[in-house]
Amino acid sequence: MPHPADRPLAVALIGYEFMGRAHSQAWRTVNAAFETPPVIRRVIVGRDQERVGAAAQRLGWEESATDWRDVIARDDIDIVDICTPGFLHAEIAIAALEAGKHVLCEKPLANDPAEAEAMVAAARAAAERGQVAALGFNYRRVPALAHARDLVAAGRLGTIRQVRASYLQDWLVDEEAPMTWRLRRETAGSGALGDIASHAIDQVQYLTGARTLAVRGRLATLVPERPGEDGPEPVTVDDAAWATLELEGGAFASVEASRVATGCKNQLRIELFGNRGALRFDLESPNELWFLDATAPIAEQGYTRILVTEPEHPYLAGWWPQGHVLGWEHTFTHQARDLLQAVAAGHPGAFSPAFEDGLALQRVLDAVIASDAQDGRTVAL
Ligand code: SOE
Repeated sequence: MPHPADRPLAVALIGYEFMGRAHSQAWRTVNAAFETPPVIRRVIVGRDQERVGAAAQRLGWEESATDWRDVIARDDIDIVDICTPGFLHAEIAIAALEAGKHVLCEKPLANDPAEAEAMVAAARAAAERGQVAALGFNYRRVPALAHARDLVAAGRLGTIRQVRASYLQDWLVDEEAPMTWRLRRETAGSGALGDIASHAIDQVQYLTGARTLAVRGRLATLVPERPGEDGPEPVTVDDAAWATLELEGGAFASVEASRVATGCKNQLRIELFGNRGALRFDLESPNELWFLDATAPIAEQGYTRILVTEPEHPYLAGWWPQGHVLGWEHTFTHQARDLLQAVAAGHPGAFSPAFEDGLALQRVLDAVIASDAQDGRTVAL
């Protein structure tokens, strides 16, 4: 059932660290930029009362709470936004959907396919009741990447034959960098693979519109031990991951991810090669998309820089007059907009990626792990 456009939607946010802050910013700005039902930042949830109380003040939430179960049982909450480490996603998302809430869950959907399958079953049942279950792959909402997808869909690249995607960071170069939940298998599931190769693989599939049919992969833990609270602790996830993907329709993609790539800050690069054109993007220059039209005379061909700052580009009309750049945080506002619009339309299928897409991606990640365990053999999906 459509949600009346003027009735506010109250949000409960679970988690207040990095992603919690990014999502808070999105809920704070979405009504100023876009036509959506009004949002109430009702409650932010975390385990430590003092710290979550301070986060509520700083990030602009009406209340704070320490028990997510109490919060999702409340009648005055419409949307549950999950920004916890991956191992908590399944339990919270399933409970929130069963309690009748719309859910936004950060990527990757879960830490393994079994959890992801249970989440998809809950999302399917909830969709019958008109609830949206949204997955937060925020880079789909970088305007330049959304524009790239439109160019591909309009046939400007022709048949895509090859894709290169890499996501390289350097925040773990220093072997004295301390342990975090992101470096333990039981909390994060995997390392660079689930954290950032997941974005690169999602982009490959999103931009080409093709599913992955088979995978070869390798994983490496390059710093096997890091300082923990009680002395050195083994790192139980990968620091870097490589994969080749065979895509539906015959294209091949190479994917590379690392958190120990010295000098690379948050470098998500994507190149698409088709028989009629090519595209290139780098998140370190997020407002630029490079396009080559291979139907032009050869002597005139070359990459053109499209500055994705115009009201004609995806999401830009909501912001500033033409020519003004956007950044990383805006992608989360765009995500909030699309979720609110799907809720307002009463159309759970209007938001993409859905939990089903998260499950499909989880299977690709799992295939990379399986291939690595078999010395890089091809694993079919
Ligand atoms: C940390 O590596 C991280 O924050 C990821 O978890 C995000 O998904 C990515 O956007 C930036 O890097």
